[in-house]
Amino acid sequence: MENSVDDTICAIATPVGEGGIGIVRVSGAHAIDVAAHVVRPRSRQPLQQLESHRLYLSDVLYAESPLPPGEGQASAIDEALVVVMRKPRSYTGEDVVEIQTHGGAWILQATCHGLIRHGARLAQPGEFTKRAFLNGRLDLTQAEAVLDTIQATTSRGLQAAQSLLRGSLSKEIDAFRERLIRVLAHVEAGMDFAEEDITFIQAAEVQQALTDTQVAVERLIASYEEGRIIREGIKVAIIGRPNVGKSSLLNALLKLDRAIVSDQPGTTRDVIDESLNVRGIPLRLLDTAGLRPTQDTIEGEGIRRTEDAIAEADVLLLVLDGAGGITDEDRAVFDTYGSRRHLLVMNKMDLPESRTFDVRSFSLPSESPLPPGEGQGEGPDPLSPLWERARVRGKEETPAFVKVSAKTGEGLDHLTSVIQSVCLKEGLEATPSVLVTRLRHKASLEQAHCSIEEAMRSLERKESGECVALDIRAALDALGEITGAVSTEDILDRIFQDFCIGK
Ligand SMILES: Nc1nc2c(ncn2[C@@H]2O[C@H](COP(=O)(O)OP(=O)(O)OP(=O)(O)O)[C@@H](O)[C@H]2O)c(=O)[nH]1
Ligand SMILES: [Mg+2]
Repeated sequence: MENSVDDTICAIATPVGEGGIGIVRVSGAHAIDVAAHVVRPRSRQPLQQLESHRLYLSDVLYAESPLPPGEGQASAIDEALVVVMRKPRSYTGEDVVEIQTHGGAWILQATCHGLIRHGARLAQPGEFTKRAFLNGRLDLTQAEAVLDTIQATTSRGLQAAQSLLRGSLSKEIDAFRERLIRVLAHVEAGMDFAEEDITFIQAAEVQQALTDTQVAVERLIASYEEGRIIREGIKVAIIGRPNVGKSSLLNALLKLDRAIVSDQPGTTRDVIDESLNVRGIPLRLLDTAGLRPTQDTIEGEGIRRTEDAIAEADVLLLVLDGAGGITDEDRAVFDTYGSRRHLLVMNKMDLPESRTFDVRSFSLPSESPLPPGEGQGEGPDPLSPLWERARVRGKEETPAFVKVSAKTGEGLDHLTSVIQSVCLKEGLEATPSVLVTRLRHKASLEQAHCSIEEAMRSLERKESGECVALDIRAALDALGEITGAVSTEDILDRIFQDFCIGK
């Protein structure tokens, strides 16, 4: 049978496993009647007569209880606190019952089972939140913010999620749409009354309104790079030839003995993925297999996995052995990956040999010595983006080369702040309050940008008002997809499939 929005749905809302309490949620037109078969308030009042938004001590009944039956056929399997939340004052906007039992897997499953037996069906992932959207309790950006709130692992991530949940992005998008709707009205009025191209005065006004919107849309698109990092974290792949101390560096950053370290080259095979919270931003550290030519099939597979990790990283830490000097293997790594955003990390600076280490001997593909000075380095200097960035920001030079010791911990704080400064171009303090944190939002903004651009071009070419109107409508639709003012089943499915069952 097809799932319907009219069904009464239920699910365990708390994580699987043992817990002090566990919560089962029921939502829908028959939520209270269905739950009445499964919970019995100690006050003996029927569930239908309970006051909304108040907790009642109740028994949870289960027909197949292993315990001896009490009154009637079903016996109590646990005691619970039950709250009825009548529509529209509930999360979903429908009648909701929440049953708080002890957090044991069997109790929670039996409670759900009982509800299903009496007419509820198991909710799909995100279905409670989808109903909240369909009932106008949340718009789409806020629904996504619920997921971000659950998944936030740092204060900055939570801050961005909460700002989204409070509707900061929706407000901006709605303002853009209002402005475009006014423009559309102008354009359409021109079409209706003049029967020909819109007049010059109108065109200038329309052009100005479109330009203003375009600038604001561009500002939001530009915030995505930072927004994504705040939500998802910075993915850092630690790479280099074997034995330079990649795994040691991972362990030192985590302050945890996570990866195997040994003086045998080729120790790490699997990619090790761990997160670290640095000043409110998650750093996802990927320790990888040492890169070198190999005939060993297992090591070869490790290197293939390393390549996957490198492909998805935001920044590469290209680790060098300060005591061992630069070898052909280091150069090969640099030749292959030097064009990606990266930092050179000289490790083992605690060893006396590292004093003679000269990074300038690292011959770069462009043959330019390091560090490149102002106005220097004509050819394609692979490190230039970093230096460029430092200059643009007018800060002290951001070093593309960092000295550390995984053994003593020296230089590690500096390393993490350099990683952040190369990935967050505005710096943390300057982060704007409204951020685009999701690719979906950015893609729709870009689509709107394209349509507005088209509209402006049509206007310049003095094309018919109809052409301009068509593009403005396309921009309105693209913006509407962000908040859900315009939505299709397909968009909703894609958004809610990422949720867990019970949310
Ligand atoms: N003195 C000193 N030794 C270090 C430092 N970092 C790593 N080592 C040593 O270098 C050797 C290799 O360290 P690993 O961390 O296993 O190196 P790796 O790059 O992960 O090696 P593979 O996994 O084989 O690619 C070990 O003997 C470490 O103890 C450091 O900062 N100082
Ligand atoms: Mg290793």
